Amino acid sequence: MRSAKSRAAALVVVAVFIAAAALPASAEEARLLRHPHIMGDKVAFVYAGDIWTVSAGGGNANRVTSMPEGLEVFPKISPDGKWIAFSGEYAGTRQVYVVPFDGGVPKRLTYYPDVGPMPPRGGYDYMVLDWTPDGKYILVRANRTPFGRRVGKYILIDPANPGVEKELQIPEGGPASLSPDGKKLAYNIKSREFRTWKRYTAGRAQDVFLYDLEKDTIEKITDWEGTDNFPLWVGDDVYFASDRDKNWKLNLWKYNIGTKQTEQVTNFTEFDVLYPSRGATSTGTIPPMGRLPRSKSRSTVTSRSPVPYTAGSAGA
Ligand SMILES: [Ca+2]
Repeated sequence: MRSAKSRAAALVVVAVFIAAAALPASAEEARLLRHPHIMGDKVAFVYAGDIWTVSAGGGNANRVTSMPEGLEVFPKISPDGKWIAFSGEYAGTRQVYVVPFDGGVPKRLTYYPDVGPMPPRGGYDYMVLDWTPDGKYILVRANRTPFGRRVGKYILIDPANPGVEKELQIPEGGPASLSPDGKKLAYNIKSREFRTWKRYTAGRAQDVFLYDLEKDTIEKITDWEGTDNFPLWVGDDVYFASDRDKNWKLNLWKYNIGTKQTEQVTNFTEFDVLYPSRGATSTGTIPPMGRLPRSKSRSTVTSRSPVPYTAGSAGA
């Protein structure tokens, strides 16, 4: 089995391929990759406003979306690896779509109007966060609160029934991730991930909370004065990005549900970890200059095993 280091090297090779296709020949590699998601051996990411896919082991990258309208963002691969849910702007409004991983015609899943264009610090409406562990629903943050265009609530979308939504009871939130049994949510109450403020410790510094969707209880699991965001629930651990190390750089940390202990996972010293994502067996991060390393595999995570779809249950 290849080491994490060699996998990262392979993905840099992928970046070189993209550079050849999209950038001047003098460019060494494509950077500025955004919103990576890994599911098993499949990776989806955003480059130049489109969604691309590639094998986690490297190889050619394929552009999945080619519509001229707007930006496609937040690709999330279904647990069975067959579909990519994402946020697109095809109909004069941002909505959630699903497209086959290998390419095809996107299928629209939401119809409630978005909030319209926002400045970069306002982020995006319809932020696709995750699929439920059983692969039946897509977790999305939609900006539908009565008290702010940049504040969102969580909805579950059924890809087999476009327009049908289930709203979670949590009043507002930012990045979030469901527990393996789907009964709890690790989330940020505050959303500040589109702001570029570094070493920030004032009122919009984020913390990670666990919300029990059955008992309506909440537990705070971080107490660092700075940023703790992008929680990712993997097995008995909740990974998150935090700038709590001595360099004040956002790195991946993980909190163990059982021991309540927190430990550092990545040690980047130059650039922040932004938009980390959870896969079936690993946690992918987007990191230094848009390369795509991934942290160590977790073969013990069985509750995230792929759930087979029947034909036509999503997309197509
Ligand atoms: Ca904090």
